[in-house]
Amino acid sequence: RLDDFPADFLWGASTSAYQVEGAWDEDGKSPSIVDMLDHPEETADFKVASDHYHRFREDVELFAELGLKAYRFSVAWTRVLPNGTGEVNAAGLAFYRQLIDELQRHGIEPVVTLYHFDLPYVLEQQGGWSNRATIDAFVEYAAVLFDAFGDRVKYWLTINEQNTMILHPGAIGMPKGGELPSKQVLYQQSHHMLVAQARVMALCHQRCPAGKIGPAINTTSMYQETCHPLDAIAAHNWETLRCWSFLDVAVHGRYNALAWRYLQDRGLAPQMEPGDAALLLQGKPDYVAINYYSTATIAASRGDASDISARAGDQQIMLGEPGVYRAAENPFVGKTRYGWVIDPVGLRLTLRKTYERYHLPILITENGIGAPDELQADGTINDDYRIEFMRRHVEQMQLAINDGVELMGYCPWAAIDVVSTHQGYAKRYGFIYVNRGEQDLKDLRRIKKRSFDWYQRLIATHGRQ
Ligand code: BGP
Repeated sequence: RLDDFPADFLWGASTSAYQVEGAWDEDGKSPSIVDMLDHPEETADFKVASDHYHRFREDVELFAELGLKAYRFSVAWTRVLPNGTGEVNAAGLAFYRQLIDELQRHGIEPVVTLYHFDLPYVLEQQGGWSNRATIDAFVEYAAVLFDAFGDRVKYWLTINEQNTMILHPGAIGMPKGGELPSKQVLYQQSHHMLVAQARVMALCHQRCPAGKIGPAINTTSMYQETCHPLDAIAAHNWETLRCWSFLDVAVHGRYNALAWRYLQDRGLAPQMEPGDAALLLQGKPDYVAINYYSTATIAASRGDASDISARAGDQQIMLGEPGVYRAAENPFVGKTRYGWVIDPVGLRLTLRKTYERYHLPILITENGIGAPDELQADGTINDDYRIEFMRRHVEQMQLAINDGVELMGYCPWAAIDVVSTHQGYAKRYGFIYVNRGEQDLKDLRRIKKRSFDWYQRLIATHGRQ
């Protein structure tokens, strides 16, 4: 018999501010970098999104009906500090206060991400994360939130998927003009984010003694294509560079030796100011959050351009690096229509590896499957494939708990349909359908999908399937 899910397990669901809220320029909010991205005309942008800003009470009612114990959302920095720093926008803070009130009234634990891809555009114009001043700005912004909500919010997350922003910046979107920063610039930005994160974790412990805070990295496992020892090295290289190098700094306060060597050998090592090493050691997480979608299979590099391949159906992500690794196919796993590998067992493996490495409780802050859900003539949305996807992942979570992993909760993506990073509403993730098209907003009505009923039962029976 398998161990039960812990009594206080956080059965939850996730969103992010810019993908769900809309109201992109209302009540004093300034634009963020995602508002300024180059957006394909035929795809929904973030201006109205799911209109959660105006409908959050109705949404929270539905989350309560779903039975959520936790709701993971992000705060839009640009609502709270429209200038990036300085004057606090009372209306922006009021929105999150009301959202938290509403959640807590329904017994739902808020899990707050400080920063989910949406840097204030004013800060970007001053160099964004390349500018060291953004470290201070982030700390200032976090302090505003800790002071405002620190007595009520227990779970905080620092930066969502720093590794995606650094390794695959195009996955967030393309800036107008189509120029992405060079690797050297990106690793310098990454260093600033790491310092900012450490300072914010330390600040959280100072200002919110009951608070818990952690990083949220897109974490996965790499399989080696064959038992050739060089395939094993390649898989290890990429897993380290893609996942552990970011989490190691967050947890241990120093760079991973292999990753640092990689950066140095390529002239990509960031400039550290005197005092940075001490700053990195300053803040420690209380838990590790992981976003898990899929695994990858890796082979030894051929050392030439043939190493590089675009991920099927996902032009914005290039995989492979000469001398480091090349991506290979895995015949033992399925794929979504967007080419994302479906691998529930990979979740168990990733949880084990993460736990063994850090010995910290783990919160799954994203996991899910995107698809073009359609509203049927009879008013239902049949997303049985989503139920199947999640059922298999939940099964593996329970096996991981049985393996000894300290798993705090599961917050799949997404609580409700949100704008996908690239495919608008053609690629949906929610338990709750939002009745809108790409340009045609229709009535934005909320409709429960079949997965809603399934997740509701799962939570009610505490994970018994
Ligand atoms: C994660 C992001 C989310 C979300 C999700 C699904 O990487 O943290 O913000 O967008 O991926 O991605 P997509 O919308 O591209 O399908």
